[in-house]
Amino acid sequence: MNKMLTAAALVAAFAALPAQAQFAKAEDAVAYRQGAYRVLAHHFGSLGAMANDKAPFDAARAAADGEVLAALAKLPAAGFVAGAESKAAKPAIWTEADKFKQLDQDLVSAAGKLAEAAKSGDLAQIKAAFGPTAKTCKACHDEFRQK
Ligand code: ASC
Repeated sequence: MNKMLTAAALVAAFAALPAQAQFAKAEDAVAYRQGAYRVLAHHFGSLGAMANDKAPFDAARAAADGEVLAALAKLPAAGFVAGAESKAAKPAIWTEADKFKQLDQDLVSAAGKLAEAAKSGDLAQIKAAFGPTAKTCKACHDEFRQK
């Protein structure tokens, strides 16, 4: 019972995280979103290696990668608070916020589908869901990330 309560509390806390992200300083918001993107990219890369036959398929690892990816995809948006500019973030993120939010939502949606595919244990499904997710990364980078 205790264990179940703990798990339920953790899930509730995780689900609430994005909305609750608060930052004392703009640089904390930058570090938060960059950290989320970095860890997300690690797990996306792991799935990509399997999807592209560059690493042996490990169904358990793929499922875990998908779960982390889908959860982390929901986080960075909260880090783009007003005044939290960075070298990589184009000002258009704030001046074209609706467009940015749409591309962010596209990532969240695609990552959710990739996670579902990864949970299936079927590499063919992962292959099918990987490309569309990568496209959402690229679409946002093309528009809103500067080198
Ligand atoms: C990655 C990664 C990205 C995306 C992007 C997809 O693995 O780190 O930023 O894929 O290259 O187009």
